[in-house]
Amino acid sequence: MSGERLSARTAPSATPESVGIAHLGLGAFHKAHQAVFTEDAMLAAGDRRWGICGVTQRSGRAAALLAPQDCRYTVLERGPDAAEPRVVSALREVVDGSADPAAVVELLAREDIRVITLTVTEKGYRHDPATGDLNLADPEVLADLTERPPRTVVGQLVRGLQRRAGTGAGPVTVVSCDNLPANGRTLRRLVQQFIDAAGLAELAAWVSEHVRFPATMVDRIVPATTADDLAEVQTRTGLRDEAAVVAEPFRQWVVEDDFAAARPPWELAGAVLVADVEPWEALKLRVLNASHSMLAYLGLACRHATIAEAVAEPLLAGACRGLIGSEVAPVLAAPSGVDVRDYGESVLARFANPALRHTTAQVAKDGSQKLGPRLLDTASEQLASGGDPSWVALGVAAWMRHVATTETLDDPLAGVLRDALGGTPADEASRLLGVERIFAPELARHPVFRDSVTTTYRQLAERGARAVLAERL
Ligand code: CS2
Repeated sequence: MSGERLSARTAPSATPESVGIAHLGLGAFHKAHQAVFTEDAMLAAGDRRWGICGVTQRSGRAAALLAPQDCRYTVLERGPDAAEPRVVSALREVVDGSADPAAVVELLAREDIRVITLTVTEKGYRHDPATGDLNLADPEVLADLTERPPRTVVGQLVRGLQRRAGTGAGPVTVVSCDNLPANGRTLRRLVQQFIDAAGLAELAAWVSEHVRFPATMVDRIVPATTADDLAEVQTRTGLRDEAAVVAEPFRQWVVEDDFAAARPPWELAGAVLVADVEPWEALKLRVLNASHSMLAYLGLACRHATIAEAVAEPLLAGACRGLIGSEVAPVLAAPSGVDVRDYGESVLARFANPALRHTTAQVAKDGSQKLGPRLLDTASEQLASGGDPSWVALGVAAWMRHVATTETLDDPLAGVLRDALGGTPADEASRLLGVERIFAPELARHPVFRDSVTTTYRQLAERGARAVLAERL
């Protein structure tokens, strides 16, 4: 692409005066979610001290694209009928954590950093979804327990906090913005487990006193940016922007009001601060993300390239409604005043937005990390109350078919999953259910669930997803 590039010169909005937030995981989601809330909060308060320093974790690409643009980028908001570009300038600095991991530790220990936010995806926590424990057999975690500059997220946090404790940089709040149940408590526990494994008893006491880990529910659909998106941004704005992102108009942020130090006034930008976020997180994970995963796996089986195409097929939307109405709603402790089925309908309407082009392949990624919070928790609660979670079983079986039929599976447990394949469909289902890092043994052994998953897996293999759905609905 040629043409003038977006930068501080071409974008009128002011750069934040200083940095107050360090963000780990500078991807599209952060750029279209927390950065936008932070920018709006700064604008509403007339206080531009909450600039963000973003850290890229796995490659320096995002940092390299943002640097020549003075960290500015466009968010192209795509509604079903109209698209609206806006330039965001909340980001003030970028650090390439892949090239310079020591710089991440230094950043987290800076006195001006009062809040550390994270969007590192489920697998970035390097924990076992079934137990919530840090994976101490992970070679990168083991390496971070030595004195090298840390490369895992939990290692970076612990070493950063250790440096903070040493330099007296003061209290800080760590805000997980990933799709994990009880994400604050989960991260707090992983940090503690790393501290224990590293034998840092004094640090444990310092963290208890000076650090908070509030839970959050974050929501905005932000598909991976494509070359077509960048071209459209240029057409609409007249400026070349290599770091643009595309998002739906909707955005929501529910944050537990538990901070160790100052924070941006995010409530001025529409975030909701509450005492207990867990009902909101459970609602979103078990309705929105669960339906997303169902549509991804069933959609791929039915050759739908995007979530919008998948949800437009009545059989697939019907599967989501079956899951939400018959299995999630009866057991979910939803936030007061929220009707789970109505919420489900609003989610399906968002998925139907044809302008987003969110691919089924993208949502299908990392299934081993997503099944637990999205589907299996509902299954366990249904079984405990004597139910038969057959829609969850369909989602799990559809994921298994995806594992069995995808040549290059994009999943941190791809090797383990591939080893479980072979033999009859019943053998495969049984071996996949035996992967204890995904399925807790009590669930995998439960006769109702086991039978339902195994039967559905065989039916999907023999008759295909459409025939199975047509029979159920
Ligand atoms: C999606 C989420 O990729 C996925 O697994 O389910 O990224 C989803 O788009 C967001 O959580 C929406 O807030």
